[in-house]
Amino acid sequence: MDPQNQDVTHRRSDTPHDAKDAQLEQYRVHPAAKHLTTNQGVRVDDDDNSLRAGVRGPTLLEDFHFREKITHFDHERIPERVVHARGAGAYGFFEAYESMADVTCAAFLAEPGLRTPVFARFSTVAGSRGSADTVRDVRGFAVKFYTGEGNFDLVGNNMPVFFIQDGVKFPDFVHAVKPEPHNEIPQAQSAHDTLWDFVRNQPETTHMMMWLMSDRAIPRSYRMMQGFGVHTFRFVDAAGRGTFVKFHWKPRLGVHSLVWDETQKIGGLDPDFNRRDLWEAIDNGDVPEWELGVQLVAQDDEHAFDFDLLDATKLIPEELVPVRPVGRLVLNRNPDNFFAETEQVAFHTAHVVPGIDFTNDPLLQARLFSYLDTQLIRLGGPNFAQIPINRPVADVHNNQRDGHHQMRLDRGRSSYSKNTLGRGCPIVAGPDHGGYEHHQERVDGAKIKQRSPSFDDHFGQAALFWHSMADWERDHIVAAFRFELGKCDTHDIREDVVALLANVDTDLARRVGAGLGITPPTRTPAPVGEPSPALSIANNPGEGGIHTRRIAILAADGVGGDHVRAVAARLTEHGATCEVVGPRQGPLRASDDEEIEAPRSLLTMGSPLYDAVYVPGGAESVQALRGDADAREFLVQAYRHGKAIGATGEAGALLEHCAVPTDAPGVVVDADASAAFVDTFTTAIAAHRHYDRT
Ligand code: HDE
Repeated sequence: MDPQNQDVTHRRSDTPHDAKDAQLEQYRVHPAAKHLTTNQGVRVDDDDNSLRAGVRGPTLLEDFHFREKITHFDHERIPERVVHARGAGAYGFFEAYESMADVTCAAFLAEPGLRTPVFARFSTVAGSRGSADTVRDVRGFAVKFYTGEGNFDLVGNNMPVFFIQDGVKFPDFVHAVKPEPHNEIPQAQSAHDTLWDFVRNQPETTHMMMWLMSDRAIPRSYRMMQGFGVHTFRFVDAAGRGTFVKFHWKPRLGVHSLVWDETQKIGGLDPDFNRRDLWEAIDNGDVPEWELGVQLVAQDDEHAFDFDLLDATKLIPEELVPVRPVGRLVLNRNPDNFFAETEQVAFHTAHVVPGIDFTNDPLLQARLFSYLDTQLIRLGGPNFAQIPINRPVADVHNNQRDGHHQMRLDRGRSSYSKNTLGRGCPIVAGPDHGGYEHHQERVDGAKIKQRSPSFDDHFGQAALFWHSMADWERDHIVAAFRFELGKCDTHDIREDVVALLANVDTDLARRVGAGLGITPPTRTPAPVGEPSPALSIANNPGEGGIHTRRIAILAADGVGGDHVRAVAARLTEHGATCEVVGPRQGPLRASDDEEIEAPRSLLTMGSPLYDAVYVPGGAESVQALRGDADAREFLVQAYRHGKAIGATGEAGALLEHCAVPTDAPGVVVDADASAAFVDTFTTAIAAHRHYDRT
């Protein structure tokens, strides 16, 4: 074979977007009516009884089926991720809007309409695999692009900055936020002494702590959160010219969050709230979508900002450098097997393709080491790239051999380069043949363990964040600080953190301190500059309306069937999901003697699991709900959590009975289930939450 005749010249951008799915098909094992066998393919005669000496005798070692089954079971677990252990994933595609050849030679960004298969995994950071979804935490937002030029992993978060500036502090930060080592308490919580002890000693955390205390840390849905690459990366064009780039994911449905009290309750009602939401949305065909955007900074402008582009505790305000949309991400297929796909997927910041390169951000540099290292222990050796979820759709040829769980049957004698016996194969590819060429950057300086003074300002952008928030967002941030610090047992930790906040804003420190009985010291807070409206959730409502919102219809026997049917039909038309919740599951008798199915009961559901509540009329039904403590609690909580509440006919009186003000924002009451009622109710639901309630 002549290597010169191999297909090595094309740009390999033409991978069909379902190529990954086609590749996975060979691995899928479909359930079928077949005989049970051992792993050696021997048919098993009895799977209920082990082989024993006499019916009451000891089990015999020679029962190879029993031993193989138990042994395999004993080895079912692999180490969970040190961080981001709990997650949910889905497949889909990325579609480029236009050619980005002006800044990058990445082939998957080269042509408008080009689709690349992807797998995305969303996660919490601190909790272990079995922890609840709705805890206060950063969310991981990792996307693996199976491009024709190899895999590109964009391993980001739902917040644009990070806790620390240098990767050498990462183990310290993670030890501090994880359960405390002596008693392994608390699980998946930042509200404890060690985290806040770390914070008070590491002021660079301040900006990120503002994000963590904001509603960004309690997303309503993975489908409703932004994603960020965090670091400044580098695009490189075909001529080798570099451009700094920050990556942004913007959800079509907008950015929406839960309220804190609600997250606490969901943790018990449905600890899988976020992963269930993602799964069900995709299952129902309500495919989530994000837009990928980039902030571009010319290399000559590296020092044009009053912060350092290499400092991961800083963001570039969108008002300063706009986000250029480059494509869309659509997640449209759930995995077949959680362990094989979502658990075994191995992301790595160093999985880049030609056209995408790194910068000297010391946090990013540390990650370039960590992710490969962590896969070796988690996935048991160097062949993890051969696991189906991790396999590129691009061809893989190299001289790497052997190792645990080697799946390839590499043929031939020569597994070294350069060789002549193997006719020189595989051959290296120059840039003209799609070879990855590292961007050339001049670097000089003394070897030194020291931060650049340009990383010194720890409070300026924390203040920018605070001053860019809506009033209700600030209220939530203050409440979150009070909660978290209130859970710290050590008094001087609380004092020191309040003092730290005095560097950000006097009012913030005063308000947090007021809830803790602490008077902040006098400090000169960071100067108040221009706010960045893009940072506020209030300015990211999205295009969704009430699409995929979950609405509970509270009903009992005697409910006005016409009300239920009319309202549910209209809300469903707008893309919402309506679910009747009754005192018991099963059919309810409506006032017109028709049956209304209640798939859920007040026993298993609570209002925190819904976005809005509708109570239809029907005197008998309303009377029953009035006497039901769970039903009253349902309404009171929905009101307290700022949700839209609709009531028609006799149900208006039920709201009053529950002390839900019928003239409050987002509470819609009407005598009839009229079109006008549904329109007003729909608008109230679309607003997501009514934080302006007193
Ligand atoms: Fe990670 N991080 N990280 N991280 N990270 C991991 O890799 C690490 C950081 C992020 O869904 C680990 O495969 C270091 C920033 C996500 O599988 C580990 C540092 C950002 C995920 C690791 C950081 C992230 C991880 C654990 C500081 C946002 C989950 C298991 C230098 C931009 C990916 C694994 C998934 C996972 C190390 C900081 C995001 C241990 C050393 C900043 C989304 O390698």
